[in-house]
Amino acid sequence: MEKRVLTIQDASCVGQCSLTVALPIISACGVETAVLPSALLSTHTAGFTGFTVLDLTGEFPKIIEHWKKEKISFDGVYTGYVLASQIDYIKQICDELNNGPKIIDPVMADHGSFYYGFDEKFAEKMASLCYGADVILPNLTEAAFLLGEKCVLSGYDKDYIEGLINRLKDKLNVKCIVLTGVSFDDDSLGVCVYENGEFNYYFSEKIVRNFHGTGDIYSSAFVGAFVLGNSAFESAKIAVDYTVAAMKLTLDYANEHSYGVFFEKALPVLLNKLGITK
Ligand code: PXL
Repeated sequence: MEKRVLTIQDASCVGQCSLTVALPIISACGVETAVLPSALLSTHTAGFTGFTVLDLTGEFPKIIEHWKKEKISFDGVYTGYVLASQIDYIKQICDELNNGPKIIDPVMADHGSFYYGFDEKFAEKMASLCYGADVILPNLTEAAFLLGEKCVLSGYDKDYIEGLINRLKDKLNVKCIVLTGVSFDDDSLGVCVYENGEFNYYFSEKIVRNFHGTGDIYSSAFVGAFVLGNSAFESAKIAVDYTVAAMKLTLDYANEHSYGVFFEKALPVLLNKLGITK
């Protein structure tokens, strides 16, 4: 049966992140992608100044009512950058309109700090959205902030990573955790996936330049692969390989491109990994 996934995150008009990434990537996987935009921004908030923001929370109850009236439901819900005022509506959507996995990327922070507009109080609200999810995809910073802990970004070992995941699992009652941004040395970067009681790691080469939007690219590719029936670990590996290919292509095409990654040019890599094209 064909699948229809709902993704809830902002539309940053320019920025190669959130909806402008999720919609093309999940659609390219052959999965119908419905959208609920959380906000409309002129650009994303990292590296631009003077951006405009329109909060779309007021539309949420009207849209939910209409979907209920039309008996519209989804085979999965995937959320990214959302506002605190929307979390109760999103829980309602997950409870009443979703027949598939609840996949939460707790977008709020990276590299040890919150993004513009987010704080510890938001992290608590986000933890309540993560509660009972099928999959959450935090980076190391978000994982610590979901637990109300100080984040550790270097010098950690497997015990720290697996302890962090165990504490998340216990607090949030989630089935599967994909922890991104894990690195035990100077040359490799990857993920630790907790699924069915097991921890599995997958690494790729570390690309030294810091790109914006790679978390959204990663999560979108993960969702496409997962909804198509791959395991969380298999989906996580495919998403690592695709994201790294996109970063490399960006360096090859335009080393100075600063606000995002040319994920568009790497889509054939994703389709190939999924076995959609040879
Ligand atoms: O990539 C995460 C993200 C999504 N949307 C907006 C952002 C950010 C990160 O800064 O600013 C608007």
